[in-house]
Amino acid sequence: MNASDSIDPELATPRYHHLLVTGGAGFLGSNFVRFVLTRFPDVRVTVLDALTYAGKRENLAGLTDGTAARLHFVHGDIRDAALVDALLERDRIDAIVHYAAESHNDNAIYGPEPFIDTNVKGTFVLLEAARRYHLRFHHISTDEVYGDLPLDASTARERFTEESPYRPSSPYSASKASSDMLVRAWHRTYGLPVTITNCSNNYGPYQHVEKFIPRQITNILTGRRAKLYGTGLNVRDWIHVEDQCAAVWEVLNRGRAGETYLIGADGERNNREVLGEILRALGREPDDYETVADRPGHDRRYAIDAGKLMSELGWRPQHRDFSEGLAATVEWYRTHEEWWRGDKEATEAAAARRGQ
Ligand code: NAD
Ligand code: TDX
Repeated sequence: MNASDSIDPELATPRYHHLLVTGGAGFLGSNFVRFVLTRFPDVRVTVLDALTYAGKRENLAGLTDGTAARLHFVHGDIRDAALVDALLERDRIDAIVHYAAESHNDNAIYGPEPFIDTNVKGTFVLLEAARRYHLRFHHISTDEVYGDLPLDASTARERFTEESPYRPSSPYSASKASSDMLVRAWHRTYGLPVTITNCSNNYGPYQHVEKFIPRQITNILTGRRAKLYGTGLNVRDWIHVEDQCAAVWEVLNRGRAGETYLIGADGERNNREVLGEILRALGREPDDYETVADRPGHDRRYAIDAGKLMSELGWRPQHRDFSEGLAATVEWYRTHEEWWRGDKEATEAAAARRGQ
């Protein structure tokens, strides 16, 4: 599904017209940039992206001429303070939307240093730049900063809220929690107009094949078996990436400075259930998968209460049918093999070295 296929809810009118989107060549960032450029003809976007293994310039290709003219792509690192300053000045940026991060839990477990460098130091560099130029700053974070919830039925109604204590359990989530703390401190101490969104697991087009859903789809499409970590009973709260884009847009333009908003779409499912739907969509038997080594420290369950975002900003998810969204995602990977083929072998080789 692409941006123009869905019916738009009432979206906020733009309050900022020159956005710097960091990590705009990654999964969430590129979806957000498309979302903004295709809907708001008076908004310009500068993307700053280091094009790590997770970023692709072509994630932003294929925009129409008029839309592409409002996109300025810069290949560079968020930790490069001089470059960030130069961009803010040259492109007259009025708000930073900070998506750039090292984002994969398994990578963090086996090599945490880049996560500290980019997620913590990189966020610090951007906050300092925002402070120098008096800019609005929106920070993209994750529900994983709240740790995990138990799996037993008696706690099934428990969900994360904006008041939940920070309890990150992995190197990745600890790095994201650290970045959230910096953002909050820059608001309290320097009065920087910040907001934070902590979102649950996204799915949709342009997600790297290292992540659960694209990995299973592309495993099957390349003749491999699907690979479930541990028992497969861990629960994630899935949201379509386009719903996340709309939520970030609302918070950027209408959210209250200093506030955190949780984003989620009541999409809780365990990994076995999600895999079952992928197998069905690809015409495979329900047991056509193997279990592999579990992720050390594997978070059991994430679940989001998005009540604040809904009641304060009126946001509602538009992709309410997970099976339909997942089937469209399967179809996207089936028809975009040239997009993921180049990453597949190396990703599987790394997983094999971990016994996964
Ligand atoms: P991704 O790995 O697909 O993309 C990250 C992008 O950041 C890439 O384009 C990469 O090149 C870029 N990048 C990395 N280091 C950089 C650096 N030092 N300087 C400049 N650019 C750099 O990640 P994603 O899944 O799109 O996640 C984006 C953000 O959303 C992250 O902050 C992540 O924590 C958060 N998030 C993701 C999810 C999810 O389900 N994917 C859920 C909640 C929050
Ligand atoms: O091959 C796999 N088999 C498997 O069972 C992979 C890659 C994952 N899993 C499991 C682990 C998790 O329980 O699937 C679940 C989802 O795993 P990931 O896609 O790695 O996502 P997760 O660790 O939940 O984190 C994601 O959501 C929050 C994003 O990667 C983060 O960037 C985001 O912050």
